[in-house]
Amino acid sequence: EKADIGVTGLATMGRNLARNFAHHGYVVAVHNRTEERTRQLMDDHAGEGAFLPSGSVEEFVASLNRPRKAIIMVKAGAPTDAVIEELAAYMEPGDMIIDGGNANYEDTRRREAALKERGLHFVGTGISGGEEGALNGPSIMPGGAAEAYKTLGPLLEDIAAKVDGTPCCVHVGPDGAGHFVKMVHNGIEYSDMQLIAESYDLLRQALGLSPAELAEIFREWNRGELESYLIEITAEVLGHVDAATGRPFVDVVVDQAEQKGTGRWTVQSALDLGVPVTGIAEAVFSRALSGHPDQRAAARGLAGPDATAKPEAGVHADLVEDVRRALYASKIVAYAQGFDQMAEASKEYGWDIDLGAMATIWRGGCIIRARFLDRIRAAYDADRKLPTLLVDPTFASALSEAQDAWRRVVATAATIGVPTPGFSSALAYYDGLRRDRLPAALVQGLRDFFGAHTYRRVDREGSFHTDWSADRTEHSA
Ligand code: NBP
Repeated sequence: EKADIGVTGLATMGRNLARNFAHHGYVVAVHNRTEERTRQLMDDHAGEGAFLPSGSVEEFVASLNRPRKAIIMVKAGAPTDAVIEELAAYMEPGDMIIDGGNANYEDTRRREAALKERGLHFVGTGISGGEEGALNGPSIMPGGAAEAYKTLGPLLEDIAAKVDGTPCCVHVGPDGAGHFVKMVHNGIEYSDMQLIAESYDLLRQALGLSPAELAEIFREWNRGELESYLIEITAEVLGHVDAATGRPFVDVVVDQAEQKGTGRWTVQSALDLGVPVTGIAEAVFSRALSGHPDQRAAARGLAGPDATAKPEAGVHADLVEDVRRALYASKIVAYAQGFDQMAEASKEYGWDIDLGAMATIWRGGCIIRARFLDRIRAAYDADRKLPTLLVDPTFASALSEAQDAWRRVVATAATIGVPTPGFSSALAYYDGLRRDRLPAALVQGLRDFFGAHTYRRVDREGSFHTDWSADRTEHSA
């Protein structure tokens, strides 16, 4: 008997993914560079389903039914290239190598092109949901050729999370599209967490609420339009008490946020594509700021606002509700920006990504899963060519209802000296897009003054330059 699918790389993610396939009745070939991990999987889980363990890559490939489907779950980067080479050496035309790691989409594009020349399919696949998702149903974002998806797709859809019976897995588009979308997913995850962190910080500083009281507030928020996995676990983390000291857990954790790189990649790509993803960028930079303890220690003595600037007692309930609204509005902006980035990349690379479908497959299995994504799906169902999510009637009215609160929150934060870059930049983006005239006109004037970069006029076609250093006459450029 041969295997329906194989997994090589049996650390946390690969092991759980292999078990997930086995739980769904597939025969799963398993392999790991260090054989001990394969033995461990067999020792602990052989009874859960049909596994075919292999000690070598050659044996692993030989144990797969054709067309072969081998999923790589190793550390992203050079290890992935090494494993691809090893697998490809034993594979035959029509076989598929699926990379389920967190690869950079540029690497995926390169790998797909190279393997295509050898007659092999390469399917760069975003997998979200951590170890729990891998085992019980992740959100899966496969790229690669549509032809490969025809045979591979049904297996992936089987093991994916389901929401209302719909699998959280769809063919995203060719070549690097799957890993691109996974990257943006992670970027949005960064901004979601940043906005949650700002909400916590502002309420704690402004109102003196305890982490336990704040946990209750987040628990309450999770019953409304903010309902999501991240809000839910925020309540858990804030409510947790450190066993060793009896202090709130959040107070014993070093306040320097780390990152593995997908948020940074998202911003780098957005810069190249010219898409303002300020929500994600502020989140990445906020983590970077937290990670500079020397500068923070040196700056601690800098002047801040008068302590009496704190809001008076009595505004508590109002501020809590204001922050909830600011969080929701800022979240809409951050998602709108992320979806813009996917739309732009789709155009740039010819991927033809169905944006509504991306909202659908993020509803379950992944870290940003939320009720909110149904509304994004509905927005794109109503208008596939929506210029920005902000103008969808449902979101437009949500923003309209939230905006007064949002402005009060940003003003309060600035007044009492609590940084809320996520809230502030999202509001600035909202106001920037809304503006009839932007000061970009002045920027253009300055560029023409010092660099003869030319400008366009509101009343005539063409490009113009003013002779700033002489008589200031205007010439057609
Ligand atoms: P790790 O990212 O910790 O990688 C460990 C695995 O890579 C082991 O199986 C190891 O084999 C193998 N490996 C390495 Br390192 N170098 C290798 C090489 N040159 N040749 C062959 N194998 C090599 O595992 P993970 O945390 O399970 O994550 C797997 C992938 O899934 C990563 O790309 C990760 O970014 C992605 N991902 C992770 C999560 C998560 O929540 N952890 C979520 C979503 C995606 P060994 O046993 O012989 O050392």
